[in-house]
Amino acid sequence: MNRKQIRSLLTKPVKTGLTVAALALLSTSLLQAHEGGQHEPAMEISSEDSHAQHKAMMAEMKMDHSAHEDHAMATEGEDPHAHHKAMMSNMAGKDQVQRSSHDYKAPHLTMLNQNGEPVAIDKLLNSDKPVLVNFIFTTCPTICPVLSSTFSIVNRELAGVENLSMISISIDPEEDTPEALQRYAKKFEARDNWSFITGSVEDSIQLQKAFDIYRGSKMNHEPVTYLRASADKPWTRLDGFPSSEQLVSEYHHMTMGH
Ligand SMILES: [Cu+2]
Repeated sequence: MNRKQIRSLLTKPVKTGLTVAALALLSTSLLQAHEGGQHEPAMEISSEDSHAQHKAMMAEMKMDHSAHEDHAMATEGEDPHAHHKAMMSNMAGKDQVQRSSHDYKAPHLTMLNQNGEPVAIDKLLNSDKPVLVNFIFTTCPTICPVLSSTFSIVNRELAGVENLSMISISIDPEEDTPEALQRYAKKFEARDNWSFITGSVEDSIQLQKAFDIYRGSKMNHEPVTYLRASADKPWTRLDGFPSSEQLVSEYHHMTMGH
């Protein structure tokens, strides 16, 4: 499978019958493999390696994946997507997304976007227009590629709406320089209305705490998406892996009557 085929898979989720999240994970791992596998997991785990836990997770996922593959081949005959459908039911689905409402207050911090420009994060978040927010880091092999692929599809599907602002905030600002974020933005074909934010470690932590997503380490991070129609509304928090369809419909729902 070449890069073009992978990309066309990613853009036609409905035809394949896979969910976006499962497909995104597949596509991202295929893309990474295709790009030379620089994120290959090391099987050897040292306690000094800050990425050890993630690598272990990744290795475990690979093992699960091959187990599914065997199972699919044995029981589902010719359906090459059977194992991904099984994976999908574990990883995605509206019923597993938890929705809640919160009154988060963004702190006043000057951070940086992917172009290296200073950004007043409270101004960006307290927009009078709809915003869609997540917290990611670019070297994450598991959760973040799924969230970012979903955002990428939403970013494309809502390209016609002018007022939406999408914001991905790095929880690993030491690694995620503006340059790293710019490469990441390109990889996910981000349009101009999708900002990637980094800054000092302290500021990133303060921001994560303000949105109740700080878990002490990037290794413990959880998949969360935030959205609201405007600064005078509470935040909607989605815990889990919402599909791009769900996010698009959340967007339309929250902007009704505006
Ligand atoms: Cu992640």
